[in-house]
Amino acid sequence: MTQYTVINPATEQPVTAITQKTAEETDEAIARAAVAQRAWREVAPGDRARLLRAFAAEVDAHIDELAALETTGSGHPVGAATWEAGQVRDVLMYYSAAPERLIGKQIPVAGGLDVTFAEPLGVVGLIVPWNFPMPIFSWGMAPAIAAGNTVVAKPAEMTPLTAIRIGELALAAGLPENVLQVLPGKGSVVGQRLVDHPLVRKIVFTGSTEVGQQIMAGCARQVKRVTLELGGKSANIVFADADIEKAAATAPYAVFDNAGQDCCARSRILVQSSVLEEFMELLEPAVKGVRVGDPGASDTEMGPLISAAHRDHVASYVPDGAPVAFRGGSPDGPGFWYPPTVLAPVRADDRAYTDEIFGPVVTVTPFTDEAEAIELANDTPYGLSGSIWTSNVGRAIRVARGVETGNLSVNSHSSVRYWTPFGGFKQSGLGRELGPDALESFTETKNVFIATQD
Ligand code: TAP
Repeated sequence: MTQYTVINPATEQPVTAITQKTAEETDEAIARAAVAQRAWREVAPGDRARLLRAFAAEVDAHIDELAALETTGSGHPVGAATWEAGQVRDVLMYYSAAPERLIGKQIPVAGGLDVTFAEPLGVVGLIVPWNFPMPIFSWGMAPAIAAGNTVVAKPAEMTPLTAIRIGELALAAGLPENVLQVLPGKGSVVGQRLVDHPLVRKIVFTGSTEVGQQIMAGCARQVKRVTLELGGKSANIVFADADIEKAAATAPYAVFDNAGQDCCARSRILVQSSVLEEFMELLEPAVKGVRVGDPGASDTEMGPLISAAHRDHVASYVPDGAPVAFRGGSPDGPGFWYPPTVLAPVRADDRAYTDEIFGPVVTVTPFTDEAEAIELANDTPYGLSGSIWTSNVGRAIRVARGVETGNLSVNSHSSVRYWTPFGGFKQSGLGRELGPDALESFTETKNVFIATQD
């Protein structure tokens, strides 16, 4: 029996020890999920909807508890963690409307009737990263269950606590046993088994591009369905005609949210040369004003990094002699702290410019015109997110169409809305999550012809 000790990233103190599931236990859970799915798909759509609403209500009644768990187990500021728990409730509510709307088509044919059905896939394996343990868990889990599948979920090894608790809340809400199972454990054991097991019909994976490539190759062996939500290196493009004050004031929150451990982090700020100086003057107080500290305090905006190893990785992008323009503060003493850091100027071949750092480090690069801005934004294997700041509507639309990325915001740094589609271009992923069409990727279309002629 292997145990994993969850560490509080803000104090470096152990929180609790979690027993890791083995490959054999994963097989058993998958077998139970397959049996449960046969009954779950037969539950009347209205009853599936009611159970999902009850699940949402159960989460709602435990928002503070879930937020406190995420603060202790993952170091998320409590304000952010409360919002994240609320998102689980909202995603469940949104998809609770779906079971009654799994509508097929009636297609005109000669000599009969042709109808389509949206059939559930079976068992869905959900593999979740450590950076947003609650929202990302809900994005795959809620639509999968709503569509009549059962789910076996593997949280990240470092951050299993909230997913385990949400699994308990599902049972308390009345969801039948084994419709949702949460299996803490290693990616190489539990995650790999989900990929390899023939009864798992789809993998929803969120994580690094490197592991995503392995997952895709593994799924290919069984032609298993897969959704991949992978890395990013998104641009925050600021044109000279923008509201520069607002662009600079919000830029830190576009990249330092969750201490930069955010796939949508706008970690490359591109600024039109004519306003670069003004932008940097405004950015400095905004960066220094980010409140970094005790995640348990309600006014904290940025907490620690997830682990000592990850902090070393982030720090490697800021070696001695790096072009640090300015930095924010961070606490001394225990905790995996790293200060918000702005690098400028940075060469386009510097690894701080090309790699997904996944920490509070941002680069600033000037551009001269619209064409160069688009070229720089696209000069990356990733394409997940991004922002465009301009007062020219035509430019906003031209640049939005030109940037090869899945989720853009204009004059805003917001990224994910659960009621709109979310996912990446290029090596940032495959498929889309969320939004009104999400159930299409958790069902197969079945076409049935019924002859009406004697
Ligand atoms: P990964 O190291 O890729 O891990 C993600 C998950 O995969 C973890 O649960 C991990 O388990 C598991 N895993 C590892 N190896 C596996 C294998 N061989 N087979 C099956 N599962 C395996 O990513 P991470 O470091 O947790 O997360 C950071 C990355 O996720 C960043 O690149 C970030 O951009 C990306 N991300 C993307 C998005 C979207 S929506 N595009 C959102 C959040 C994060 P262990 O915990 O045991 O390693």
